[in-house]
Amino acid sequence: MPSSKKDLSLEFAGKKKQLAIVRLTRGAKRNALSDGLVAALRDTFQNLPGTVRAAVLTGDGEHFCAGLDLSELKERDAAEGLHHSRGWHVALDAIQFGPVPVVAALHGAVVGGGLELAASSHIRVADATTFYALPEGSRGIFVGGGGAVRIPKLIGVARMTDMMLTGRVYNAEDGERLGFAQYLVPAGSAFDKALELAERIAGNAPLTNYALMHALPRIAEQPADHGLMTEALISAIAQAAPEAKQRVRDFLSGKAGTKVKKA
Ligand code: 1HE
Repeated sequence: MPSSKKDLSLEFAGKKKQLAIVRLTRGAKRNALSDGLVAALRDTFQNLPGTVRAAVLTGDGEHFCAGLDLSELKERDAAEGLHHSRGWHVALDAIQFGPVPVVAALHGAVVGGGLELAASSHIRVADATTFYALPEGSRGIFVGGGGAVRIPKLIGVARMTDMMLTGRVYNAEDGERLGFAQYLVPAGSAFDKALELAERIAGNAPLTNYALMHALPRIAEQPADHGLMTEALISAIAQAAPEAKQRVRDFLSGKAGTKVKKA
């Protein structure tokens, strides 16, 4: 599927252009995810320049994302539906298991495939206008963008089942309490907060960020004794990196300025 470049923009910010800002620019259609836009997400996250250390994912207009572009759903048969869903999996895996942590800045509707997209990021910052829903149930369809795997990890199977069976909508406050978002901020400030967090993340040792993105979710799925072994291996690799040694030396000599402060 060729990517629809006009529906997505990529900009860079921060020192040495370490931050990528990926923006859905299809506000007139509430950033509904057409096949071309899903392909653009895939291509963008698969090809981030090596200078990038963290990314922010945001959407133009009143809403983060209205989910699947329903106008493209009408004519698909079962085989096409299967390949369509697998295409989303590749694109959203490129976000979750890509080169850098992704902070999603949420506002307005985060619904259907928009929630699946948000769930593929590593940190979600929601402003007070955010609401979450899975209208697939009322459209006679099912999640197909990895939501069945990722959303229960955020809010549990029971809540997701309820959302799809009853059309329940969660507001921003409840969403933060339940685990959709890790941060709740005033209306209009999600992007700024996401950028601030991305800057902080970009300052981490790359291997620590890599371990958090690629090892932690897999460790959490492993039986405990396998998980402990994987943890030992990745922690051994991370602590052996010259950057880790330098950071520990800086702390011990009082130079780091990274003492933990009371929240
Ligand atoms: C769309 C879509 C869309 C808006 N596909 N065109 N997702 C849904 O079921 C959610 C459907 N959308 C909505 O419920 C509402 O649009 C919103 C609550 C998100 C926003 O409401 P509002 O009043 O701001 O906008 P609107 O007037 O409804 O929509 C503006 C335009 O965007 C309008 O087109 P226009 O040509 O008449 O201006 C809408 O048709 C269009 N639009 N949402 C196509 N989703 C991998 S499987 C994932 C499965 C799913 O995601 S299912 C859930 C799909």
